[in-house]
Amino acid sequence: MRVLLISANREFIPDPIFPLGLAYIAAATECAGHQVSVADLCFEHSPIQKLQQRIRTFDPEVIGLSVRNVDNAAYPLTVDYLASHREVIDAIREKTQASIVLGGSGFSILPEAYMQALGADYGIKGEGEQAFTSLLEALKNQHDAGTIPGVLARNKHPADNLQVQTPAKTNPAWGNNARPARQLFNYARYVRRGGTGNIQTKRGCMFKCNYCTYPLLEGSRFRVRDAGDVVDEIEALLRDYGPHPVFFVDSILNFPRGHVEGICEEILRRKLTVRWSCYATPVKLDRKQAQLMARAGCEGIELGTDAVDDEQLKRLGKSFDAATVFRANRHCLEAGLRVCHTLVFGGPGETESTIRNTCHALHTMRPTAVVAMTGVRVYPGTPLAKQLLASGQADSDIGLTPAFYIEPAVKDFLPAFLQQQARAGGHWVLPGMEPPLLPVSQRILRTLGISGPLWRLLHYSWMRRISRTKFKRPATSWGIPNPRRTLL
Ligand code: B12
Ligand code: SF4
Repeated sequence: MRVLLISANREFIPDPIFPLGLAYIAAATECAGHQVSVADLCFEHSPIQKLQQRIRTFDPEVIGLSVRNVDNAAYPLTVDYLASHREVIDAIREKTQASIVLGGSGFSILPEAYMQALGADYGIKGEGEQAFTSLLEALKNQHDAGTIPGVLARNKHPADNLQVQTPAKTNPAWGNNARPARQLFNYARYVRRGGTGNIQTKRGCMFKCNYCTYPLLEGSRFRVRDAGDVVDEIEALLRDYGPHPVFFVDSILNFPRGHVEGICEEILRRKLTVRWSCYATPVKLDRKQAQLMARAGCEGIELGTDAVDDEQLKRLGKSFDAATVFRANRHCLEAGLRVCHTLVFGGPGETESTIRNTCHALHTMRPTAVVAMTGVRVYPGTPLAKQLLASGQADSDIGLTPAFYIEPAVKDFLPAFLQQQARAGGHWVLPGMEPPLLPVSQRILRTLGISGPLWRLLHYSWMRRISRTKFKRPATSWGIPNPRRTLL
């Protein structure tokens, strides 16, 4: 079949991101014997015209649309991407009768609501390779597609009852030798403009942090690739596209123990020069691990710390305490790694005192950067959403309008206090309060050849000057804030 795969993501903040998930789908679709064309709208000046032109020349039978983000997950400057996805669907419908299939992490968070809102023919919740190729097979042979795991099919259900009939499945055999079809896209442009390439070394997360969607998206078991296979992919990337830094997109790279160690040892064994960064957990992050990561080219890690107060960590469902955060932070800094803590303020039970404890700890630890979210983005199906539903603090349609929880007791105190802390710290970013970096500054830095995660430069005063506008008034230059709601 002729299959057109579209990446509609045009978000440039914090960076334009290569559509890795869609590249995996493209590889699986080609491998299943279909003719694949891709339309990546990220850098297009007239994306809708370009898309319609491609539809005219390629005449697809099936169109897959990747919905990576549904919103920017930031409060109060929330940017909702629904309208831009709707524009893409309308443009497709204007030109072709081809079946439209939605997929991607954003879509998988809200599959029924998105199917409903966009009027697509099919949707795939979760991992896409197997489900999409099975769906294409069913469409080709005119079989019932509704029973394929993870598939939502409009033709089998009344429009008001779109549901996954057979639960989505993760592929236990996913891993070695699967390669995203980067060659079909302009990967090099993403590296130039985005500053990093992206690689996935495993899927899943076994932790149960109460707001987090990753276990829902990727499964709650780790499925890991062999270190040799990962490093083969890195070597091929550097050979094909020249030296560039890599970001490992795994939920957390340094868990389970042994995984990151294997990759680092393989990089060192092959004497490969590569700069890389990743998400990590403070759990079991000791001196040995930090030093090995640094020796193997790690230039920075983003620690999913969330809070540095024992009570609040417990309430967020984290699997570590404040002392573990301090230890991990120290080991990383001593090993020469740059450290960025990501924080989630305002979750259930948060008090002025827990906020002060966390902020005090952050100032004491002196990390390279701090990214602090105001309020918790509430996603359907997470333990937090269930808890809020059970207590009557949310209704059952936590859905299309981005919803955030801010503990009522700190609602008035939190925003101003965080701004004050950010001013005092200097190296803090408050994504919901103002753009993490002005788009123009980001573009200049990348054009000057500065690659890798930009947060690691926040300890330079020149970087702080260009990355912050005045704290007095939230800037909206990177998007007009859309409606969102708070759950109290
Ligand atoms: C790594 C990551 C980042 C890194 C990316 C670094 C890099 N160089 O790649 C950074 C930190 C920069 C980042 C930034 C952002 N991110 Co992010 N990110 C992730 C993360 C952890 C992994 C994404 C990834 O690459 N996965 C690996 C690929 C292979 O998986 P995948 O894309 O899901 O694709 C699979 C399926 O979805 C499906 N699929 C994908 N496309 C299609 C298409 C079709 C047709 C089909 C059938 C199936 C299908 O099949 C694929 C293979 O199985 C996800 C969470 C997660 N666990 O998924 C969040 C996630 C995607 N991010 C999210 C958000 C919100 C953002 C930001 C907007 C945050 C912000 N305000 O800055 C920005 C947006 C950046 C941008 N320009 O788009 C949200 C999106 C949900 C939402 N609220 O919209 C997620 C889901 C996290 C969450 N909160 O739950 N992110
Ligand atoms: S926050 Fe991190 S450690 Fe916790 S469940 Fe999500 S991905 Fe796993």
